[in-house]
Amino acid sequence: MNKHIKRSWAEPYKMKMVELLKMTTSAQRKKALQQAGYNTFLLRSEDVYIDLLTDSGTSAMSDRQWAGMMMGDEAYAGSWNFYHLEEVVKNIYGYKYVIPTHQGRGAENILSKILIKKGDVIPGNMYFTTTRLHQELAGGRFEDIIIDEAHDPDNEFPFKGNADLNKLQRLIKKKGAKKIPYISIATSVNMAGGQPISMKNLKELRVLTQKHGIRIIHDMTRVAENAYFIQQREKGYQNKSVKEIVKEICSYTDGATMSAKKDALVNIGGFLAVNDWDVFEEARNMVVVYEGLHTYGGLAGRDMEAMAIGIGESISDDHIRARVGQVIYLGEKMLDLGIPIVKPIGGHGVFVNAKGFLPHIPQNDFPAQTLAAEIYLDSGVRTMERGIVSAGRKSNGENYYPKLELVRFTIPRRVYTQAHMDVIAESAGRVYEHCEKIKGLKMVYEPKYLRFFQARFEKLN
Ligand code: P70
Repeated sequence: MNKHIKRSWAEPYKMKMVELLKMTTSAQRKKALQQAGYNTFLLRSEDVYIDLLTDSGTSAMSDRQWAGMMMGDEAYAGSWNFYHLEEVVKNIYGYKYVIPTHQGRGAENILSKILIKKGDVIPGNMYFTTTRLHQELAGGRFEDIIIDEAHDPDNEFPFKGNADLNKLQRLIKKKGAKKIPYISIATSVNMAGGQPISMKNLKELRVLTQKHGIRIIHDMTRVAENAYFIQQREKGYQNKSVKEIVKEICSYTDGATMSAKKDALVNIGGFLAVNDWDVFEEARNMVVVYEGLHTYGGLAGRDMEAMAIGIGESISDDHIRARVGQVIYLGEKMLDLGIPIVKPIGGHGVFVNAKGFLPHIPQNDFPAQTLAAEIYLDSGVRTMERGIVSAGRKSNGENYYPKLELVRFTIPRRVYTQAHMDVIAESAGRVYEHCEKIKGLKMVYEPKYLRFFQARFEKLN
């Protein structure tokens, strides 16, 4: 009989320190939300009960990482923690040269400035806000080449992060390979709902780009989560470790930008990694202008040490199974309650389809922004808008109208329990019960760059 009892995953760690949370009343939340202009980025974190704004810099470090923090070599130049980080990046990811940066966008800035010329086009498997902005600021234009399935929240294709080779081929034909300095490939596509790219697609991309002499730059922010999905879903990878799969993914690319605040389990840090000596040389020179000397890149020695240790922990099969397992647990709870979410469930969070949740609110009245505000009001759970506000405006001033209008319930790594997941799903379920009574928002303040961070809204009557 025992053979019918399933074997659940559980966390491969236990707690030895906890952070106490403040519980709030509905009246307190209403006031906090108004003060924040209905923008969850503008809430004070002490007014938040469960913080699902982001998985970025919010993970819990291990005792080993904290021990590493105590061994920070805070020399201005040549800290041994830098050499440790360099060795880990070379060994685990396989890239030849490494430049630390304060976080992901620091690496994006340097890379975009070096590789992009005015008038260039950068194809990518869906935009990411900071990545696209740095491409534009460097004089380039982003072009989406992700497969159409990625824009459909209900399509259950297992690799919705794949690039569409036909779209890429057409673009190369139209613009010429000389106008394409690199293609920007993210593993675990954030804006598509944490959807993976397959190894097969990456290999095909490698063949095509090599033919045209175009580089592939890898946004490897969530590479370990992508590797886990390859292990679970792609033929031929079931018996490979996440570590092996991560290395293989990197081998098909020429360089990478990394926000180590996600997969790599640190509160701050990132890097640029490249295989090309000439690009490295320029980047090593440029980093001193924007970040700091090339052996610290805006980080303390202790931060680089925590990152070096975190990278090692991030590619453990036991870790990643529990990490993604928790996200899937939450997603399945929401599906049981009938809540429209992006399928398949992603690696770093559950993405609720606000167009399906609030079908009576037009996109111009910000359904995802509205839903994020309502969830906070109900339970103190903070989520993030990933729809028309995040998409921003084109250079001619027109709004982008993204097909996906989502609210991201992002799960920090090693932070919350399964009971927290229950509370979150129940809150979404409660708001769903009275969804038809919810009204949209109007934007009353709009910053020029990355407006979602600081925009303010008022309730429509
Ligand atoms: C998030 C964070 C950061 C990120 C990313 C990918 C795939 C690069 C970066 C930049 C933080 C964030 C950033 C902009 C808007 C909202 C939130 N994503 N590539 O929460 O890295 O933040 O270290 O500069 O996901 O998804 P960094």
